[in-house]
Amino acid sequence: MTRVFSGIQPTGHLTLGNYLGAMRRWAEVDQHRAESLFCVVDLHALTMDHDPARVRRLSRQTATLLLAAGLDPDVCTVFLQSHVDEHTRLSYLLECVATDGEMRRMIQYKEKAAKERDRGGSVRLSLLTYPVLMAADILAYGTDEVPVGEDQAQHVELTRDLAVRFNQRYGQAFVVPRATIPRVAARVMNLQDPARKMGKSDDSGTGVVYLLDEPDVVRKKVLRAVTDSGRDVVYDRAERPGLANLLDILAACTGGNPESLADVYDSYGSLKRDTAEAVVEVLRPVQARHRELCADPAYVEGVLRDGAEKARALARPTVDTAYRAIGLLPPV
Ligand code: AQP
Repeated sequence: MTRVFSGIQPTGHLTLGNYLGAMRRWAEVDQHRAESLFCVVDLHALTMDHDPARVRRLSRQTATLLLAAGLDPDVCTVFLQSHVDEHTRLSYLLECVATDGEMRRMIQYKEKAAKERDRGGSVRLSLLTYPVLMAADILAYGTDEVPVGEDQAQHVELTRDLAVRFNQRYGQAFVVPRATIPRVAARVMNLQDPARKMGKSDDSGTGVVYLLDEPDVVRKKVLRAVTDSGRDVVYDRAERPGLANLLDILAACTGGNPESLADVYDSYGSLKRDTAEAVVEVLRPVQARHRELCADPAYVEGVLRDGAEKARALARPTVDTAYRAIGLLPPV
């Protein structure tokens, strides 16, 4: 059976981009057609300046939202990365096949390092090696497919390179995975700056729709979205990125196609109103289920405990094989 792995960082409140680009597909499609693991990658949240109490809070909230979005622990595995030591054990081995140049070419590293320097901070070594830990997350499980938004495609490509290199040098240890990118909403953009991805650690709250935003807040943010000059509604990502972003969001929420939706509207106002309502409707059941789960924290903890146990059992044989292959003696 195909094995699927994907992760989500507790670096901020989850956004509509996380949901449409990744989580919804995990819940509606992946968990039902494949043996799937979904991980709150909390170690990755330590790569930038962070507040420990906030990371703890967001890790719990992220796990709860994954379940609220429809991940079903009876058919998939949901767990926290830091609960399964195999991720960091394998990461070190992969650091021994990755190169410094490869790490420095990663777009996300360049962007996040620049942001950190602009703030006057220093760049953590773990930010540079983050893609190696992500490769370990994926390879530890013999993953075939990694469903991610477009922004993560480069990291999955690196994972493939590391797997192939390791296998060629030291013998077959890893399955070479591939990224699966959604057809719509692969890259939901910031409503205030459509040149930028809608990101959860983004500072500008008004351009980002959070999964737990109240309906009126969602409406306000969508109605205030930056559009482009021009009056006709056309789908053109390069020339009319703000409009295209709204059409992409509406298409993703209603199951339509952005080009055909553009033909339906003759004003920005009606497009924005319908998009706002579509987003509110998509978020409604997730928010309702989230409220129920918050009333039962023991259930969420139980899911994470069982999930970590299952994940450990799956990862250990692959990681042990890699340890032997690279030249390490088994413990005596
Ligand atoms: N705007 C987006 N559009 C489509 N997909 C997106 N994803 C994130 N933002 C968008 C997808 O969500 C999954 C989990 O993302 P992540 O937690 O690994 O973090 P990220 O890719 O770095 O996304 P964020 O939300 O922007 O976090 P920060 O701001 O901390 O960097 C991934 O599959 C991602 O592609």
